[in-house]
Amino acid sequence: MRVLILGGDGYLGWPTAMDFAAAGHEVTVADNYLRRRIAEATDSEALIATPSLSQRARVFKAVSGHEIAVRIADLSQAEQMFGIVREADPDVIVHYAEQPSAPYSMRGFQEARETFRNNLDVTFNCIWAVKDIVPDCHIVKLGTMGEYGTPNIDIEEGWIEIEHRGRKDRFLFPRAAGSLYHTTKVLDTDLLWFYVRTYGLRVTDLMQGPVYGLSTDEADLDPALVPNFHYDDIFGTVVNRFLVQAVAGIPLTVYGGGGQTRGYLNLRDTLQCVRLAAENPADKGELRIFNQLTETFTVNELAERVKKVGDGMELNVEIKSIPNPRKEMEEHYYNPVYSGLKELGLKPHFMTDEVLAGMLERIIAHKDDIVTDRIMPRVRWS
Ligand code: USQ
Repeated sequence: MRVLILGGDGYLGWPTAMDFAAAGHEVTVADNYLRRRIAEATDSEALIATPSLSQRARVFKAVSGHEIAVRIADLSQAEQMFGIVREADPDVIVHYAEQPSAPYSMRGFQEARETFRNNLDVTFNCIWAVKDIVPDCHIVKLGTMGEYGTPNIDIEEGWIEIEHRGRKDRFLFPRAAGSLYHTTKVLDTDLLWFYVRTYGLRVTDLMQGPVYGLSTDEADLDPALVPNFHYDDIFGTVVNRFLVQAVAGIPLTVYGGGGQTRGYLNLRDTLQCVRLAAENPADKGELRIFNQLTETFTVNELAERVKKVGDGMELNVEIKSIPNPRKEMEEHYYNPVYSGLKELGLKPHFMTDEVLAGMLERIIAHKDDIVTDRIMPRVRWS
């Protein structure tokens, strides 16, 4: 397939590009380095420096023989999106090109405005480029489990059948996001659903939980190919943060009570899920939604697991609850359905002690590069 990856410089975008290329697909990546600019502006750079996309593509070609075409462009500008879609003529577009940090989106007016504008404009331009230029192209869009919030009922895969006053219909599952960033993903889903039902686009919307990991088959081929691994309060997700804190000798930052439950997955499984979705496309006129996670944990359970493995490596890990900078439930029911991707063939890589120990070893090699000022939360929801 011809695969166009929007947001190809990201934590997920770059490893996804290598994965598709290694599987024999023809890959183009596009990015405007928005995350790199925000990371620099907020002193939130990744633990391991990552070369530019063109440099990474050159290294990848040298070690694997596979090409990745690179386009630096601002996809929130319609003519840039249209030009790239025309040139790449994709069978599938993987859309990751969004500002992905919940804390950044809650930092102030400018950051909220930038998140809102970028995320909605890229999705809107992507929809129109597909509708007008490549109407059969399948859009695989990265959504988030955070779209649903933490309802007191089981979370279905995107859709729910409701019986009301004796009549039944099927609706998008109710959404109640906990940050402006997560809310842009809710709005993306609504926008996609409108264009799917009106113009017959084919779309898969992946509701993903927090991802952890820094190893994939291709990323491990050369140090320059490592995904951008964040541990700061802006871009770092909780598992990656806890592992870096364990190495730095900082007590693990459990926000509030620590009973917050989320659905996690290994970076390797993000790649599997996205490729499975792409290779088994949605039908025309279908908005297909999968919940993309492989296991659920509370924050306290995660902290205990990191402590156990870290202590086994003589890191003497401490855990310390700090005031929660977010507005979220700290004790709640959480029972999402996540069978669709397994039915397509997903073989999960679970968060075993070996996986955590392997990550700790990689981080220990970069211990001197950890900037401890980046760890405590600098953004509050209120
Ligand atoms: N948390 C802590 N301590 C920390 C960091 C986080 O207790 O040091 C808690 C948070 O309060 C939250 C949970 O861990 O309850 C997850 O937080 P996170 O920062 O790992 O994830 P989040 O901000 O929700 O966002 C991340 C990605 C986002 C993706 C989302 C999936 O940044 O792009 O959409 O995970 S989900 O969380 O399911 O919405």
